[in-house]
Amino acid sequence: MSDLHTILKLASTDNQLISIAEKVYNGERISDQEGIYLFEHGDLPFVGHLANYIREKKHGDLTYFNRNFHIEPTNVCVFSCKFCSYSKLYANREEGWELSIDQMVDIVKGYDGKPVTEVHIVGGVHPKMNMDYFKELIRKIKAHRPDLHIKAFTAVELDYMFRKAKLSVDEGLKQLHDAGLQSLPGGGAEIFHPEIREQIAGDKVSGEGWLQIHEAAHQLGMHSNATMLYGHVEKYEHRIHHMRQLRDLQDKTNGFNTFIPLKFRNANNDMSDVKESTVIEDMRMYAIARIYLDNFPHLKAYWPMLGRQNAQLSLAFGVNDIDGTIDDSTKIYSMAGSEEQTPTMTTEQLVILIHQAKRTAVERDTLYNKIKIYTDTNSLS
Ligand code: V47
Ligand code: SF4
Repeated sequence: MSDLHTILKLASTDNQLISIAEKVYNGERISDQEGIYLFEHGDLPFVGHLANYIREKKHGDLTYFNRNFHIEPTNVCVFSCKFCSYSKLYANREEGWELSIDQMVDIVKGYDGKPVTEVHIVGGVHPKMNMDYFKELIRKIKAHRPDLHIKAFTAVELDYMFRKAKLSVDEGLKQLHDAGLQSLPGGGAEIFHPEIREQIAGDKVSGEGWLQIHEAAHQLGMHSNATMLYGHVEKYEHRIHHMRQLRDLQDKTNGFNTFIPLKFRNANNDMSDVKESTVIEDMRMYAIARIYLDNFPHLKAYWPMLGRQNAQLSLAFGVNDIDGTIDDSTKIYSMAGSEEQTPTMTTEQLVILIHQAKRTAVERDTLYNKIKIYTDTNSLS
């Protein structure tokens, strides 16, 4: 574990950095201004040591993954986010795909006898796929496989679904929860600040709307994740503003499991002229998120987007979770230019990747209960 002496050496004579390091070592929270200062002045070794100190204090060298699979009901979407390489506008829907309930249940049946613990269901916002459709889907999946945890629907999909059904957020969530929905994924958050949201995702749920849905889910006893799409036209202050909203909500509800920074990829979308962030900036992003979000238990690197080597590297910069053995062909990232064209990794590959980084691999369920600890690769089964 990094000691304060080393960190103070890295801070050199910068009094602000010294004060931030001392705060972190005393278990104190850093301010927004200090968060922005870290983005502007904290070099990689400094923020990396600090983030690693927090990561090891919280989790030692345990690094989590889960066995899950994704279902993408459709890539047809009524919205037109500028960064999206995946969706087909409703007007051009013949170019997209739309799965029927039976087709999706068949995907679930394809995992019969396999030790997956979670299905992650997200997709575009199709006006014909409404509350009734999704309630039936969830009920059928649960009836077929009651032990499978259903993590489904971004706040964007939910907001649209509830408004169409003329339901309040509380009522809509309650109905889906009763049907078998157990947690919400973190998508759709992008950047909450209206100045940026307006430019990149102006026609979907606002930042406040996203937060309201997650708060209501937490009140119902569901857990959720939070994402942030970074490395495009936002400034450091917008990243801190975003994380501030999340930190405040977490203080109130304690319902977030994990924060997932998502690196903007620029292929095949309306923001292809925007340069992608460097690996150094990606690692600084993880580290500063780990330092700033003191009340989030976990920080996840989503390897299909980041690439497996960078995901492995991130384990030294605050990350303690590298998502799952995504055993399918999730398309949103390969279409946006991720080098991971077929994002599948076997459990063995994931465990080796974690062990190569000198960490201990732990298979978890959605709520981070430990299923199996892999102390060495020989313990694979
Ligand atoms: O909200 C879309 C992002 C998100 C691009 O909760 C892009 O466990 C980068 O949220 N470049 C959806 N990112 C995916 C998501 C997610 C993924 C994995 C795990 C979890 C979880 C949630 O994908 C969208 C958007 O922010 N996205 N296009 C792009 N060009
Ligand atoms: Fe639709 Fe989501 Fe793509 Fe936006 S990011 S256009 S909401 S699929």
